[in-house]
Amino acid sequence: MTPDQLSVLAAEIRDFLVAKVSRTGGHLGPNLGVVELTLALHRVFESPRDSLVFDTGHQGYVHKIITGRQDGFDRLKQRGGLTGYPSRAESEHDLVENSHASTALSYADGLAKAYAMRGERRHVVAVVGDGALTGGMCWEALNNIAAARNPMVIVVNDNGRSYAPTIGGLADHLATLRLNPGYEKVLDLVKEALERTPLVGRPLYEALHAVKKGVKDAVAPQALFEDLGIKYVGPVDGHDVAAVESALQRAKGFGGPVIVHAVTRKGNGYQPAEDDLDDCLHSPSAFDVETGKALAAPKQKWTNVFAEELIAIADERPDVVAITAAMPGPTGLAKLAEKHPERVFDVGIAEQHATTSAAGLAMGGMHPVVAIYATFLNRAFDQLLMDVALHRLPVTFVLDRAGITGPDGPSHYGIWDLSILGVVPGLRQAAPRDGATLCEELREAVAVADGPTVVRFPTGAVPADLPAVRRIGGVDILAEPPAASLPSATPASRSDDSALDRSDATPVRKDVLLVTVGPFAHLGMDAAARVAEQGYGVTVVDPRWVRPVPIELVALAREHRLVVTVEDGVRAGGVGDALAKALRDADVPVPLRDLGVAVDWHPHGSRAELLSDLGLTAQDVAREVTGWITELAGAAPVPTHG
Ligand SMILES: Cc1ncc(C[n+]2csc(CCOP(=O)(O)OP(=O)(O)O)c2C)c(N)n1
Repeated sequence: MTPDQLSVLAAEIRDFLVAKVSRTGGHLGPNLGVVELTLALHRVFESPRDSLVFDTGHQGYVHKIITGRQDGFDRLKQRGGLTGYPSRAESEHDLVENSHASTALSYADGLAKAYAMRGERRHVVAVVGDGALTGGMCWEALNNIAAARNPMVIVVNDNGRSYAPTIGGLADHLATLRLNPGYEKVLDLVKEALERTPLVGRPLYEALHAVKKGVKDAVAPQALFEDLGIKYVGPVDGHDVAAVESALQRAKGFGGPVIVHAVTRKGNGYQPAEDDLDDCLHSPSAFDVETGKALAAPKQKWTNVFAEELIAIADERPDVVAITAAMPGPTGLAKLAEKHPERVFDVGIAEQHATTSAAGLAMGGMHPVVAIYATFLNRAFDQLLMDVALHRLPVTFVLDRAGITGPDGPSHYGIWDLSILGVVPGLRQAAPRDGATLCEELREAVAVADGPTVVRFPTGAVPADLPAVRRIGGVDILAEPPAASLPSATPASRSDDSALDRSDATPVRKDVLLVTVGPFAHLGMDAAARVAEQGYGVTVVDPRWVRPVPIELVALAREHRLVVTVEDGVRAGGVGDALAKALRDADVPVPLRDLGVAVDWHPHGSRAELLSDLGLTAQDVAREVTGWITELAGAAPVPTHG
């Protein structure tokens, strides 16, 4: 294509992206910023023979469009439709689909080593944002890439932003480079001048190197990439296809690792995105194309309830501080930062550092609240275990987007925290069921002074408050079988009465103890009503604090014939497993069945579709529970109580 044709194509792609994403929602700002860059990459390199690795992968829409997936955008992020991140199943042009940031350079390091060892002449290209570059893995990778010296092109897509403006020394450094385009030119002049002198050879090289360092320090202070031994090309205008192409060509022919520093604008070419101060329409839901404003009326979200309560707590407690890993907006901490800017730390996409820095803050006398998506906490498991828990430090982790999230697919499900955190000694885990209990449990969490606490809640709109009938210890009883629920005509198979509570004047049938985790309380109430219609007595409880297992739960289990747990996390090692173990340890012979997310990779779709696929609807739970209790009721002996 000619340069003119290319700019027409770029404009068409932008219109297409805005039109499609306005209907489905998705990553808009990042993709509008990489249109020319992606075109240039595909013109210079030959995918899939050459390996293109997009860090995080949220900026891969343009790559999808020009690798034959344009038609899929009508069903972007919908069940059975196009995924929102690269997908190996979707295309041979997609290599990395993890969508957790800062990994591309490590993949690229490995790929380059493999191709070198196998004698394959294939180029490796990693595209990494300035935001992703704040993640420690990138620096571990650069250290190794510099040492291995394999050919590789690292394109730094520098738009100065993560969601919010990128923070830290690295961001400042990139800004310096951006503002000093003279560096390479000055360097070339010096080099030429020296080469024209008669003394050629080692001494000249040494001199050149010394001069180069001097010039570099003067023109682009802290040009750290070259200090690492990696060639730096740039900065280039990332919206000029020809300029990017020429830089990529130079890098491609270099024969070692090269960084191409492309300066782009997030949201480029769509005014509402360019003007959006929060995050350049990083990942909007469906919106009006004219204005860029969301179509759906705003609902009260879990994140907002948390954010508001945290502000109230921070107003009362000067020791409470908060940490985000580059997500002040999405985690709600931006609101606290408006009021108490000195008490919110955006540490970059650095969950591990966030966690150990929180440990330090706690050691120093503060109570840090680390607000993070459940899926990204996986990154910081060792830091939580060793740096925080081993030291019994009071750090509160607030896990947003816990459980099945939906459209972002498997990498974004927050379904592991309940399991992996279960092995952390001294950790207390809360799962609020509604706005009121979120506020209450957050307050309880920050009141804990001798160890870490976790408060986890899902994505989306917060459901109506579901008040408890009563509270036993810390456990909320949400529903109990009324005496009237005892069927007048008891089925023959249920003629035994050993599960009747004889302490009351009116007998109450305690068949099923339904233990719900977090907002599954609502589902549990619905399911319990359906099971009760079959004549069984169901008690619904919300443990509130799911770890350590409350002793009251064990006592309650003893009074029932069957215990069923329902949780929005993987079944292996989850709350169901923990309660089963507690019952075994206490010699409570009541059978327990656990419902939760199967240990598998679950595709993208809406949360409701996914929960339905997983058998986690009220109807499914009621059917399962009825089947189990019916089976049990027919089988003798029934457990003894006491
Ligand atoms: C480990 C991890 N933490 C947080 C995120 C959430 N996240 C997705 S994109 C993004 C910002 C990325 O910024 P940058 O790499 O500069 O790309 P840009 O969106 O600016 O193009 C963040 C924080 C993530 N994907 N992975």
